[in-house]
Amino acid sequence: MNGATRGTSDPLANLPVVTSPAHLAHDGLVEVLAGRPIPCWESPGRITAIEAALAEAAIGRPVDPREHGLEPILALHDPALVDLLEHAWTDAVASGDTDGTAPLIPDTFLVGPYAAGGYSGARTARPARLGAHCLDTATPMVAGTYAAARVAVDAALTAADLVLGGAPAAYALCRPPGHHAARDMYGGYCFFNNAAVVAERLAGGGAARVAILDLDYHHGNGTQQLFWERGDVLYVSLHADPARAFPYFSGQAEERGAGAGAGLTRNHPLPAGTDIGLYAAVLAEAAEEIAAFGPTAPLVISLGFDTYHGDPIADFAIETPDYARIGAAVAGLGLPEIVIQEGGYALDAIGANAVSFLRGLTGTAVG
Ligand code: SP5
Ligand code: ZN
Repeated sequence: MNGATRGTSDPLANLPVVTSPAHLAHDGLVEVLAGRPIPCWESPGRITAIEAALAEAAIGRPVDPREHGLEPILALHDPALVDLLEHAWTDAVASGDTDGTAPLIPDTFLVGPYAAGGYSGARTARPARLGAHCLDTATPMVAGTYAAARVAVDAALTAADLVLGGAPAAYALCRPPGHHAARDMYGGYCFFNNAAVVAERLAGGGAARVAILDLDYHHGNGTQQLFWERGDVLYVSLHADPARAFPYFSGQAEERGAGAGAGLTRNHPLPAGTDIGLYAAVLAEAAEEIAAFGPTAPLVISLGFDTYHGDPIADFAIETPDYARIGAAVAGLGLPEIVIQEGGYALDAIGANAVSFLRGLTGTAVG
């Protein structure tokens, strides 16, 4: 679908961009990476940089997220995870586990072999229980985290509403991101799986086949897990080979789903230094997989800009103009698009990268 067939004279200016300042209060202060406490890469400045670049380029129509309540979250996530995220901070403040300035990061993890030996974690106080539901030491929780995570889901669902209502595309400009969040586990900077909640909503709303295309640099372990045995949801991901990159424990090509979902997980692990030549070729394969599946709903896109060559925690070689080509390739599928922001940590380029992608997506790229 290109700009001319989208039935509007200015698809870029009219593109709904769903944003809210609620994310500003999820400012995690510190993450522990490679044994060192460092400022969080996943920062409010990521979204404000994109907002500024879109405003400067006169792209998008800002839309407030609409509240959708807990039901769409509980359709996928374990109530124990929701309860934990809602109450862990206030419990920790009440019990003195945090002085109210240090973020909550688990220090004791429930790993698989431990769980097999008489696990009694369900009776443990919520702050201690963090380690039963968290996969890493890089996903701090603070006072504003739960509200921000809820609003991120609402932003994604609002973008979905707009596309279902006839918009050719909508962009949920949200954080925290979502694709590492699994049924009962958070981590990888993610708390609720925004894209998965949208896909579930489309499927629950009667769509026979829903496709998710994950373009973040990292494998979306949470999204893969949530739809692993589902025959109605295709998960296709391009990402860094987990042999060298987070989340390490998932994302190999031989992981292809099970049961009714057998063959409906498609992982495309990529080498360090992946440039637009290789990326576009593999994206074309991914597009064929999606077309063969025959989605009957809008395409759900987990969009990360951590594939950028200058990203501080990644190693691909995608350049700013390349995102227009990626956006155009996605648009070539001819499906309406629900675009949901995931990662991307190069603050000096993330805005330009978003502008480039959206120009390609809407068929308004120059050159
Ligand atoms: C949503 C998202 O993009 N989450 C990513 C979480 C990644 N966290 C751990 C990254 C480990 C990075 N190792 C950096 C090596 C830098 N040379
Ligand atoms: Zn990522």
